[in-house]
Amino acid sequence: MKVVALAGGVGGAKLVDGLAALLSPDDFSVVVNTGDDFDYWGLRICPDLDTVCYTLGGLANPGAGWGQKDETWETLNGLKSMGGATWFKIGDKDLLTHLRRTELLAERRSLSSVTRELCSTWGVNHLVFPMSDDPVRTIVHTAEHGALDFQRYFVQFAYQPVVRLFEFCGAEVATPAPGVLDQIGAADVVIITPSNPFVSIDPILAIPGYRQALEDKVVIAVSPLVGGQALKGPAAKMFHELGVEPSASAIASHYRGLLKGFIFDVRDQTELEKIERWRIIGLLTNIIMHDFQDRIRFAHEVLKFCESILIRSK
Ligand code: FO1
Repeated sequence: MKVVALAGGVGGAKLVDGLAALLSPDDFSVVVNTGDDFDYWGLRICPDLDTVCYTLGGLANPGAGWGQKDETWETLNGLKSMGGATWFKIGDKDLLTHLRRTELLAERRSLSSVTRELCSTWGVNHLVFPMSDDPVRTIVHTAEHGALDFQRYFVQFAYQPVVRLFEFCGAEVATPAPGVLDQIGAADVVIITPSNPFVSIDPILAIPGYRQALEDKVVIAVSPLVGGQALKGPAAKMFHELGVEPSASAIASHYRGLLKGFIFDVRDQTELEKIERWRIIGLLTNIIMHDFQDRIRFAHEVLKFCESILIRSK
């Protein structure tokens, strides 16, 4: 079975890690949100790409999920003592990634080509695509501070401002990264990982070409919410602020029209009937992944579910 995953940062990376352990590089590739990318310390930072790649390369910080394990903070502390910006925490090991990426981009290399090169230095064998080589920037329109760049909203303001609207600047003229649409075309299944629908998956879907490519595909999504709470980050808070009760069915409804299948937590069992009324096949299971064994166990279940949907849709 050939699979493509759409992913944001930490939540998506866990499932991607499990799937990569079960599927060969010929059968599995990942498309990652780059709407969170920004420039800081004069360097290009691509947080979600790095989170997915560090996770696949076994380099990720297991506590935070982002950044590298066994990190040191000499540069950050030094910059702090010189009055530099330190609201976004870049460790010394992580810094090497941003230095090398910025250097290669300055040589007019594309982000997808630079990502391939970085992946090969980290021993990541599966293909990891940025959603686009073109700049797309997520802007969060808030009640208190107006329009905020994503990282200022997320990290500097700790996602406290009340969200009114999301904007994906540049998406309308961006194109999918080279090779991505071929991967989707050849895939049996596309999996929307348990990432934030508003700021991780919607930026990908906002780029012309993706929705059309998914129309004829078996697409399944995994909920990032359990019992109306986000496993990590502000997804539930965002639903509230946009006037929607956060729930598994709210996620399924967000992707309605795209989905053949939806995987959500056993604790949300009461929502199955509603979801199946929309002709989406539901799978109830334990979706929480604490450790690597959980990632493998869950990825197995996801793939079995995909196979059953493929058989039913033949
Ligand atoms: N998230 C934080 O909450 N605080 C940070 O200081 C921070 C630094 C950071 C550095 C590199 C990196 O790749 C990610 C980093 N993140 C940090 C996570 C990141 O900003 C968000 O989790 C994603 O953009 C949302 O998916």
